[in-house]
Amino acid sequence: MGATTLITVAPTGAESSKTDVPALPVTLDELVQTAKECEEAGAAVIHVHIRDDDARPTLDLGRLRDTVRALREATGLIVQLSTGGAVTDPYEDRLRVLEAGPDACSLTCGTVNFGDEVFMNPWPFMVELYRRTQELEIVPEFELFDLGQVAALHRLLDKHGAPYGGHVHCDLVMGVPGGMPGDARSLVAAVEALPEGATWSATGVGRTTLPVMFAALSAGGHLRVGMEDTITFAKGRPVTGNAELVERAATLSGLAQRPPMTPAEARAFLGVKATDG
Ligand code: KMH
Ligand code: ZN
Repeated sequence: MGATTLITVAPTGAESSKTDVPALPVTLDELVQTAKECEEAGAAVIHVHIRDDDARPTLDLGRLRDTVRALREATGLIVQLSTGGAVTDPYEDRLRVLEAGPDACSLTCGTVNFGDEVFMNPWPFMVELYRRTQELEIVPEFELFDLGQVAALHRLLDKHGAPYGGHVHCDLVMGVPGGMPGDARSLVAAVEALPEGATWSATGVGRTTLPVMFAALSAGGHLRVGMEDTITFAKGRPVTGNAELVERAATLSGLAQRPPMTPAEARAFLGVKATDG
């Protein structure tokens, strides 16, 4: 295959409310609809947070299982469940997410200030989560919010070996107030510190979306986009749906001569298990 770009969509997140952002997909039907549109637009991975009947973030296991099943039935996307959840979610619930049987999951490599809150990922929790991904044959994506978390990733791999699938793929989450800034020089510093052979995506939160996307493409990286990370398409213009963010990423990837990777290519690239269906 020629050079291609892995596009991950993170359609919902845990931070925006449906009242403030009516286009946010919060029901299973809305999520599946968005997933289909984003696959059509060029996404290969979906990073999933779900909501309850009141549109509040939840890690309910039954709902997570239904979500994994529905996404697999309706799309070929790689289903990556969030183990970060919301900042208020207990560790046990975050560990239990893996029992929903996703292809992949997020694994954040350290605690970080997160706006006015704290996103807690102490070392023992990271280790427990990592070991469970190895046992359950789920591919982790290492979420890196700052440079110290890159060092923690090295420590995790040194002490506990390679991830399931054998390939290390990271996502630089930039521009979170409390984490690394969303700019080109921070991106280059983080990329240079990654483990040998690791691949990476980047996402810029809020107004850092575009600078991070351009920097990632110019540095040979992959992209994550979606309403988890930005709800504004351009100054003063709210995002109307996740698909337009994926379309923009796909267009820019094409211009960079690295068109979107298909889900099948992404499965091989990330070392994700083949599904039955
Ligand atoms: N919602 C944030 C507290 C993840 O999905 O793993 C954490 C987050 C990272 O979104
Ligand atoms: Zn997330």
